Amino acid sequence: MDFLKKLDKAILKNKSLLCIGLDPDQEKIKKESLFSFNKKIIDKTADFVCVYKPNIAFYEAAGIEGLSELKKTITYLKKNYPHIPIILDAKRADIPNTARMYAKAAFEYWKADAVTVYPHLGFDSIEPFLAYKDKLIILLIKTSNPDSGMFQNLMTKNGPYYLEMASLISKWNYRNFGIFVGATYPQQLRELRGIFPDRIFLSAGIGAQKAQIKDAVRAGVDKNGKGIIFNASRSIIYAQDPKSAAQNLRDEINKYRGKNEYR
Ligand code: OMP
Repeated sequence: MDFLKKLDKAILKNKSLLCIGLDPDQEKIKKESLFSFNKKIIDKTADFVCVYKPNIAFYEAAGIEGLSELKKTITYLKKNYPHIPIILDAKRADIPNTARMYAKAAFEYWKADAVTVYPHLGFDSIEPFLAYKDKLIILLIKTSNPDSGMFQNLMTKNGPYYLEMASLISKWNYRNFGIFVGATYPQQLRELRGIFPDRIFLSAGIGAQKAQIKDAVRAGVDKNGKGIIFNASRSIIYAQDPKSAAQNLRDEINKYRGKNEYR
């Protein structure tokens, strides 16, 4: 099914804008397999999320075995929770011929519903992803990390680089791209929502990176109190009680969504 339709249904069903990042760190989970750890998290939290987002780095770090754990995780989600879309957080960026292979891997091998990519190489590097019309291509415009401004905020003659990039991207005539903005930068989130009033946003930084939920939600939602997915990984997957942590975070986000028909 089309990502946007699937996401809308999942948001409605679970009354949730919460995405849980399946980022299991082998050192933290000791001898347990990545899949077995993920399965427990998924089974405890599936009623409170609208998306799951495995970050491929946590699987690649464990080599071929790690990748096989990612495959098992995706297969498990597709079989048991087919209504919940999966974002593969792969943060790709390369020349068109190589981007084609990254897109093929994300959608045809991993069978993700959406993927994260950096738009810095320009339109031709994103086009091979956009060709998968029922998938969402999430373009990282402003990242959540403390040094995110080091290059992204460099001034061009029209303003900071991330903003200039956003305004050029806003002219792309494709319905299947979304925008990433870090929740740690609510002002930029609001600014970019102004440029992309109707796009799906992905945001990360609440939880372990200490973004203020209230500020981020108010800045990021669209006019219907949705249109954005808030990811949390460590604060949920390593919580003593992941189920309550997910439910509480979902409810906390909902408190600030404003006018919407979904609560
Ligand atoms: P926690 O900080 O543990 O909640 O994890 C955040 C997740 O979101 C990780 O998988 C990050 O790689 C990802 N993320 C960011 O934290 N900052 C960004 O700017 C972009 C992402 C992302 O693309 O999801």
